[in-house]
Amino acid sequence: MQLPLHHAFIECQIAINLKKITMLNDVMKDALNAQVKMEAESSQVYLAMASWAEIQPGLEGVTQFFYRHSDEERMHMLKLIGYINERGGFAIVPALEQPQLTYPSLRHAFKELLAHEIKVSNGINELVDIALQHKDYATHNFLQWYVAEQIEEERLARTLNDKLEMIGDDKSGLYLFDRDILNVGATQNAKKGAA
Ligand code: OFO
Repeated sequence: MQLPLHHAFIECQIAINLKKITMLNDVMKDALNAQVKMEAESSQVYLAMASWAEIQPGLEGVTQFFYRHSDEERMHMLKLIGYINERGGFAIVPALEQPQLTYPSLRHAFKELLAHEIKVSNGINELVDIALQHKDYATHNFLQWYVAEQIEEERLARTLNDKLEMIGDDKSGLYLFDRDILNVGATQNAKKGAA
């Protein structure tokens, strides 16, 4: 009976030690956790935009667009949390500051959206850089999904900003913008799915 117990103890120790092995180095892990925070902030920023749009007259389409965008950012955050934990790290759920709650106009809100997406793209680029510096090819591979996602999201934000510039204060233009915004987003998502 002694021997099996001893074996069981050794196996248990091996299992504990294997669990302790972190496949992510600390620099990479901290950088990924910083990105978790950035994605969570994105979700909050777009949620606040959705709530602001919802109380403006006639912005039902824009409201849905921001709610969906907020959900997508949360999904991006969850994907990172899953990856960090799967690679032996510990994903930290961050504290968040209150985002901007109101906007002087729709144009201001969409300018902010673009600025925010550019900031996120820079964050992803830095992560890719860190992965390469540390020869962490698994994380480099994982991050390619985010690189592609940011290209699409920046493109969408620029397209919407261009349209709003063109429309200016024309009410019927704004009506069509609100009516069509979900289709613009859906076309981009369909392209993503097909890629
Ligand atoms: Fe997370 O994709 Fe935009 O920000």
